[in-house]
Amino acid sequence: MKVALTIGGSDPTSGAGIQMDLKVFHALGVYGTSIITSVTSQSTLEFTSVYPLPEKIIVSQFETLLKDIKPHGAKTGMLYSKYAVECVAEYIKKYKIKNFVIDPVITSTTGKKLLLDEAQQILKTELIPLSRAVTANIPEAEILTEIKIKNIDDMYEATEKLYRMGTKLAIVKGGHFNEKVPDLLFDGKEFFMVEGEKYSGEFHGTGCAFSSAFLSFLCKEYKPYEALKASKNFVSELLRKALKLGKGMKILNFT
Ligand code: PXL
Repeated sequence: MKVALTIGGSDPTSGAGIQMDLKVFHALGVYGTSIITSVTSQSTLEFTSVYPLPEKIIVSQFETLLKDIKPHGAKTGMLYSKYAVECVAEYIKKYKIKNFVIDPVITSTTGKKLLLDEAQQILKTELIPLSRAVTANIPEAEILTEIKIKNIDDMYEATEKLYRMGTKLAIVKGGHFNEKVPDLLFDGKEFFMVEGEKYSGEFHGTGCAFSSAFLSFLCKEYKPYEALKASKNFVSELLRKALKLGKGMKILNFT
């Protein structure tokens, strides 16, 4: 069985963060392990606090887990601190994890900071060059590439610039962008685009679900474009069945 590791924050709603990632791995037949970087307090209505775990606790999780179970791939979500980013870089290198996917989580849907400013630069310079893929949404791609994305040409330019930052597969997801929600992939040679259906409403955890699905398909040795299409279809299905469990944002649903 393939094993995928998620490194990120806890979300009590289970709609995003490591809880969501583990559900996606399970649904796609991959065994999920997890390392927690921070504990958040949130509901579908509000995001009230972030507690970053101390560095030694993050290191201890890596040390203990990876000595025993080496994953076929890993992904990051909410890292929050600079030391969490540095720690991930160290262990990805130490264990030579090739299928390493970065979901560059910077702010929550509700606007809460999920990556400190001081951690952003090191994510760009130290972590992105170690990655097989970066899966950025439009606001994240704008921050990372410093390109304002107003049209499809800007999206191409930003995807290529993201690739030049050192990843092997740059993905910019157009969910925040236009009606056809185009997702764009650049592998250094070719661009691939997949379009999808736009679902109305405010959703929680779409980025987490997409990046976990993409990692699962890479672990299962799908070609990048096939993994992109499969991930897009998988997330569309979760969106189609989304539930209004609380009073706020809808939560993606697997059943
Ligand atoms: O969707 C990004 C994300 C990742 N991880 C955690 C989150 C969120 C968004 O709210 O809370 C823990």
